[in-house]
Amino acid sequence: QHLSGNEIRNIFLDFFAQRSHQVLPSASLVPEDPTVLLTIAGMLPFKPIFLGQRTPEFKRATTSQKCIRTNDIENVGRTKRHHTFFEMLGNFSFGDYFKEQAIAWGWEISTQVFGLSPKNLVVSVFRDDDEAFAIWRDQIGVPEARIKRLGEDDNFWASGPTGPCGPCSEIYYDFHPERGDENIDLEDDTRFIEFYNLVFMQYNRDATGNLTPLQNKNIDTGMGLERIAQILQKVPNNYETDLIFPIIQTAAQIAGIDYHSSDEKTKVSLKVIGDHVRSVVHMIADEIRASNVGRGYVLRRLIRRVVRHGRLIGISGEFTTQVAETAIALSESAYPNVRQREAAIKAELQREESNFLRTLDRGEKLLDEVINRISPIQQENDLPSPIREEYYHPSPLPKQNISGLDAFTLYDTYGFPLELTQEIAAENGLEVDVEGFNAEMQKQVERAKAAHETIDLTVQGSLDKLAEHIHATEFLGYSQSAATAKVE
Ligand code: ALA
Repeated sequence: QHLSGNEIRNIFLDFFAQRSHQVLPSASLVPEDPTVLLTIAGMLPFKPIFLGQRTPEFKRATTSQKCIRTNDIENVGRTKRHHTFFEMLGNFSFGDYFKEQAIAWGWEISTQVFGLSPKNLVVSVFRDDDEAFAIWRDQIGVPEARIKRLGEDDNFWASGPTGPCGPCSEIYYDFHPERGDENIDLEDDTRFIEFYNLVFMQYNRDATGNLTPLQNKNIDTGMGLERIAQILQKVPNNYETDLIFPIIQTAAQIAGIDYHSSDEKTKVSLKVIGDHVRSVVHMIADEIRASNVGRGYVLRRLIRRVVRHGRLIGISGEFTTQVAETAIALSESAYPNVRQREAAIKAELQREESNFLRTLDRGEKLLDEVINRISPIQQENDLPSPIREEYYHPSPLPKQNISGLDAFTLYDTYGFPLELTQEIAAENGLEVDVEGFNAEMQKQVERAKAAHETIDLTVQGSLDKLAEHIHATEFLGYSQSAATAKVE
């Protein structure tokens, strides 16, 4: 019997509790830190401690932190391991233990507690971190061939362009040790998955990129719960772990299909739904509401992607509250606030979904027309034609774009987030003229400003005008004119 996701979480926290770590609850997805929109890592709530701005109550802490990152959203469902929502298990030292102890415990919990065979483990260290290299080799006994030195992209971790950072060392699971130590390429995700990152948090980076040592040497770690669950539950990807799969099954059931016998495209849609539903449930539980700015826009965008992927697998009616129910049931033992906020979660989803569904059909039709208008030219040019090649020297294809105005109309009238239009465009080999889109957005902002000034001048007169305007406008979707959406 494999360990469940809930058991893995508890085992991790217990292991570090027994080693004098204070078990703290997950912080909200809405960070205190103003430099990020959402909580992106387990260390975020501790940033002021690392920076020496807050004195910790405990020298050691351990958490399971709910996190959201949207930088990999295109990969969600397409790879085995990318998510928007995920849980990060972490052990932290605030000026207490450092490299040696973090590595020793990292190895102990991986091998002794979770029972991973050392034959299946490979580690990486930062390029010139000879100290970490030596600890792995001499104290832990990892063969040199299985300790890889990597550069800044992989093995120097920072929570953002500025702030606390440091070299790190990562533990990877090797699904195919039989392929040999000579051929270790940690980028190869058919063979490796990185599941535990140990960060030696010892610098602060300022706006000019300079590193200065922090007051203390700290430890920040992150073990991806979904990833370790994939390994321990022996399933082919994170989505098929017990943390997510029941959501996928609920969606498949509503669509009247079976996950395992579905084609790849359908599986991707089911995985996107499985991932995004967890995000939206926890975001609304943490009091985020859908809107056109900031976090609210991230939420709206995620909900709309869920709805659209539902349609792609053949669901025609409303379904998000049903899949949300499964997500709530799955996580309520670890995060009781999802059940407490159940009514709010379902109401928000219901409203957003029905608003979007009202215009989705017409928006999709418009987009289809736009795509069909563009694509025939491309297909003609793409046709392998020996005659053409012999007699003509066709000039390179003009870049085929969906115009900024079309993308803006889809956004403003039909509620298609720009990224959704881009995604559908990409599925058809097209691009969206983003500059043109932004220009249209700017014009809209100016129009709104002008209208606003009128209202300021003569209140009654402009109210009449406003009423006229409302009747005259074919308003189909949500629209907040001065929408300046900034994501990530
Ligand atoms: N803060 C580190 C990470 O997010 C552990 O990978």
